[in-house]
Amino acid sequence: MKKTMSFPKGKGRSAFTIIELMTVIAIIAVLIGLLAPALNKARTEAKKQKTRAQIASLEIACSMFHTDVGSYPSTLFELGPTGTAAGWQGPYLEPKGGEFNDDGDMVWETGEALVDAWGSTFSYTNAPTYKTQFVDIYSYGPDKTNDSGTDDDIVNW
Ligand SMILES: [Ca+2]
Ligand SMILES: [Ca+2]
Repeated sequence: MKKTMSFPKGKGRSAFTIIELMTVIAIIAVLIGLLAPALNKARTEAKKQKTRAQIASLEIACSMFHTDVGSYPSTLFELGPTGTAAGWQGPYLEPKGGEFNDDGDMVWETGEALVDAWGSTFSYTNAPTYKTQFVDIYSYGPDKTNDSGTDDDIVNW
């Protein structure tokens, strides 16, 4: 009597456990699928913020250069540790360990190359189209393609 009343165990129970496990895995897969785009978006936004901060630093360095030299640098490299212009008192960007890193890129104080968060060099001109009386600086943005300051490019104007 006691034996027949016990809860059945064995095949049926273990099969149910596998279904539970598969359900949990499926739910996790769905959650990852839902979270991945949000994580990607957050990562891209962080890179945009970093690049905007870099552009702001470059603007400040250009202003400091102008205060000393009386004109804006013709290239961003003139903000580095060596300058020949009269009145030059740089570096206006503090490179670490020399002007260039192993890749030949000018580096920030932190030792990072003078490139945006996606590894592209900045577009710069002291003959500005947009920010007149100053300089035009922009990053190619997440697509790493020069869109002339449109599309996803991150600009200082
Ligand atoms: Ca672009
Ligand atoms: Ca584009």
